[in-house]
Amino acid sequence: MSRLIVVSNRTPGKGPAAGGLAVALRKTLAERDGFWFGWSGRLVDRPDSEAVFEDIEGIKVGKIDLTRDDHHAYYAGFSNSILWPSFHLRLDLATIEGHWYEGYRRVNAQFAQALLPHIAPDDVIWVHDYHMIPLASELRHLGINNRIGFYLHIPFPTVDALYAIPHHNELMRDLSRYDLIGMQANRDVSAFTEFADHQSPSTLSGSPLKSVDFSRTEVAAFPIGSDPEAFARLAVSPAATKMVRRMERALGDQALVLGVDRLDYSKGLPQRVEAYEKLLANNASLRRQVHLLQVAPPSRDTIKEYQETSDTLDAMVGRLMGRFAEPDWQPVTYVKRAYGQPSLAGLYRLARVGLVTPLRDGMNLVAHEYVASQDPHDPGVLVLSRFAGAAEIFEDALLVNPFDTDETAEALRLALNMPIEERRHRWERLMAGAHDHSVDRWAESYLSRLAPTGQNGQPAPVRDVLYLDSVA
Ligand code: ADQ
Repeated sequence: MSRLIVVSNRTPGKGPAAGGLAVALRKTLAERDGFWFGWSGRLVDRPDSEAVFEDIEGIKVGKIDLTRDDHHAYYAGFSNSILWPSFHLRLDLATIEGHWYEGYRRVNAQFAQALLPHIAPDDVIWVHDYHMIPLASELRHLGINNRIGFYLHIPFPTVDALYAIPHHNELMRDLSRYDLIGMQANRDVSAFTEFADHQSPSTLSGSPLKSVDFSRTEVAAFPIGSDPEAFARLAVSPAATKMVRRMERALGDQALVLGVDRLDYSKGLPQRVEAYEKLLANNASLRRQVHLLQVAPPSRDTIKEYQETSDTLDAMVGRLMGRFAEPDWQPVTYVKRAYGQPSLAGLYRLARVGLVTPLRDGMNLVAHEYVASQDPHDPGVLVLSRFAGAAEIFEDALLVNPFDTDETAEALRLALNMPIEERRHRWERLMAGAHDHSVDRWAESYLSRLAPTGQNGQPAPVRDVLYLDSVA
């Protein structure tokens, strides 16, 4: 079997905090041999051109350092102030500073140069996420003809949002240098196909650009998931049970509504608090009967828009408290720190409602983890945004438009009042969906498309592969 090289901005660290993706890819790397490659987390004046390799809990990891300026332009700049907001259709929050593109390209070229000496002829290279779109172009430029795949963890934008991104045509050309592009959901494949089918000139220079040729690139949806068995086990582990007991003592008879997110404007947190406020305003009988716990550790907090979201949320939670709290009752607890998976699993299991309402999300693994952690005899209800990739998998959730806070408030009311039979019935189907889309299956299905192996572990000829029509 050919070796696998996984490339992503960050590499997995030591310790139990590793997420599902790291665990699944670790497993795949252990089976296939190969290594993980990414940024070391270090900023230096003059990075070494050679990557440093080390063994991290049984897998080989290669890392490079970056300069402070390049990292700023590549990470906080082009990746997270232009691509992230645009791909999430938040052009109002994008900071269009075209010069960041040079740093973004430089870092991708640096990755390619450092990776080059470690690539064997039949290695399969799997590149992850929007930070690394140009990597295949850079590798091809250096003469690499290996199979290279790309997986986009975030949604693919609509055509107009794409056109608002500086250098979008180069980025699309970069994508055409991959053999396989994996997306989270069918809606993303449709958005991509729409661009590929209806490309138009993108500059004011007067000379129409040549269309990008996607005829050698396969594009398909490979929805990511969690490890549902592991979460189901974790949810009854001693550490989770300790968290459940602690919370039960604090909650008494109140039903727990739980939100777990990174503090990011794509997660719809202000809208969620507003919906909860409406629930309490419209249903006086629920006061003292329900409690919202929102766990949201800050992320990317050097970026202005993230600080503003944090400030907005602080103000909204304060307003909610001022409006409804009593000396002996608080409607909400807002915790700005991350919890380990066992504690999260305990919280998921205890929560009567899992409130997952991003304005737009590639998948949303919290929805998968919530489902997997439920007690089969007394499961909670998932209230889920229809704009999360997870909505294509979890049709038995209560699907809401997160911008419509009346609708979300009503879904919360229904969830809190849902009879046990309906809760069980819905949960069984949700759990079947979580199993069908486990992270292990995701990695297997992606890699069997990127690098099909025949009998005896030999690479099989690629066949039955659907390519987009050539548009060149
Ligand atoms: P994220 O936007 O980071 O990831 P998400 O899928 O919701 O989002 O969560 C990823 C992981 O972070 C989950 O395993 C979750 O348990 C953990 N996590 C989230 N909030 C936490 C908290 N408060 N404390 C501790 N852990 C927390 C991107 C895309 C998503 C896509 C994933 C994977 O934006 O759409 O699902 O990649 O492809």
